[in-house]
Amino acid sequence: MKKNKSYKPEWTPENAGEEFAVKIVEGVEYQNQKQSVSEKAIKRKLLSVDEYVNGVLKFDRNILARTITLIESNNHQHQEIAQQVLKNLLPYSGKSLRIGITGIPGAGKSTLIESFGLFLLNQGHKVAVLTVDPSSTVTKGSILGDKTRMENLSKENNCFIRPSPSGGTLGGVTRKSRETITVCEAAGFDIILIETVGVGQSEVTVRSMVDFFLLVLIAGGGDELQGIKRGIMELVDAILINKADGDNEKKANISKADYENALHYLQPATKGWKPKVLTTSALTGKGIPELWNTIKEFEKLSKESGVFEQRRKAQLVEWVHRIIEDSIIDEFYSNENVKKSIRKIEDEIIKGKITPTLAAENLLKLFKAKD
Ligand SMILES: Nc1nc2c(ncn2[C@@H]2O[C@H](COP(=O)(O)OP(=O)(O)OP(=O)(O)O)[C@@H](O)[C@H]2O)c(=O)[nH]1
Ligand SMILES: [Mg+2]
Repeated sequence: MKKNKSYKPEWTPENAGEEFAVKIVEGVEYQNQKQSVSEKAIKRKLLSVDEYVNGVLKFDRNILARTITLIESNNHQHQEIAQQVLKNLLPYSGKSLRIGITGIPGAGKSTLIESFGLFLLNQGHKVAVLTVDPSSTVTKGSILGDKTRMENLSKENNCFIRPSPSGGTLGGVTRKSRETITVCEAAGFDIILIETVGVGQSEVTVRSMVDFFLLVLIAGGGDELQGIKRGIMELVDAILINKADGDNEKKANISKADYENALHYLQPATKGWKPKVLTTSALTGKGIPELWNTIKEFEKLSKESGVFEQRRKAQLVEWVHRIIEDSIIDEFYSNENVKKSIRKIEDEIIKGKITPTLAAENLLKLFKAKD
C-alpha cells in the first residue's frame, strides 16, 4: 500500500511520526510507541482542570482529544486531574443515544460505521465513534484497519473517532471507554457509536454501556461458523445481515428469516422491544435509513415505557460495582504477601497437596494480614 497523502487524526500525540497516519503500510507495530509518546505529550503540557473542562464544553477538538488522553493515562497524577475534569463535565453528559455495534471479524462493522456515521451527520447529528477492543494489545493493527475504513468519516468536523485505549485489562479499557463517553457527550456529540470485536467478554461489557445493541452478521455463515453464541443473541436489540449486495442479496434475505425465527424463541434484551432483523449493504448504503428508523423507534418506545431511563440508572450502579471489583482485584494481586506466596500455593494445588478452596483461603488470609 502506498502512503499517498497521509494525514494524522487529532488524537495523535504532538511529536508522533507516520505510524499515526490514516493511510499506512500494514503491519507497523506502534502500540508501545503510542503509549510512551502520549505519556510524554501529557507531561509536556498539563492544562488546568478549567482549561480541560472549558475546552471540551466549547467543542475544542484538540482539548477534547487531550482530555481523553489524560483519562487513558495510568499515571496517578493524571488520574486525579482527570477525575476532577470528569466531575465538572458530568452535568453536561448523558444526552446522547449510545449505540453498541458488535459482530464477527470482517462482517463490516467499520464500513457500516463509516456509512451510517455519514448518514447521521447528514441528518445534522454529531457523531463520536469509539472502539472497545481489549485484545488490541495482542492483535495490534486492527485499529489501523478501522482508521482506513472510516476515512471519509474521520475527516468530518462533526465526527470524532477514538480507537480503543491500548493496554490493560478489560476492566481498565471499560472504565476508560465509559469516561470517554461522558467527555464526548459533554462536548455535544449526540450519537455515540461503539464498535467491539465479537469475542469473549467484550460484548457483555459494551452492552452494559449502551442503550441500543446491534449485532452485525453476514449471510449464510451459519451460527457455528460465525462464532455467534446464543448468549450474544440474547443481548441484542437488532441483528443486521450486512453485505446484502450483488449475489449475496438473496442469501441475506434467507438468513434474515432464519434469524427472525431464532430470535422468536429468545428472551428479548430490552423489555417491551422485539429484536429486529435487517439487511444492509454498508458499501452501497442500502438499508441504512431503515436501520436508523428502527433505532429511533426503539428510542421512542423505550423512553415512553421508562425502560431507557431504568437501564441508564442500572448501568450507572453497575459501573460503580465494576470499579470496586477491579480495584480490589488489582489490590489483591499487587499485595506483597500475596505476590510472594502465590506461585508456591499454585504449585501445591497442582500437586494435589491442597484444595483450591483452602488455597484461596490461605491467599486471602495473607492479603488481609497486617505486615
Ligand atoms: N460487498 C460488501 N463488502 C463489504 C460490506 N461491508 C464491508 N465490506 C467489506 O468487508 C471487509 C471487512 O470490513 P470491515 O468494515 O473492516 O469489517 P469489520 O467487521 O469492521 O472487521 P474487524 O474490525 O476486523 O472485525 C472489507 O473489505 C469491506 O470492504 C458490504 O456491505 N458489502
Ligand atoms: Mg472493524
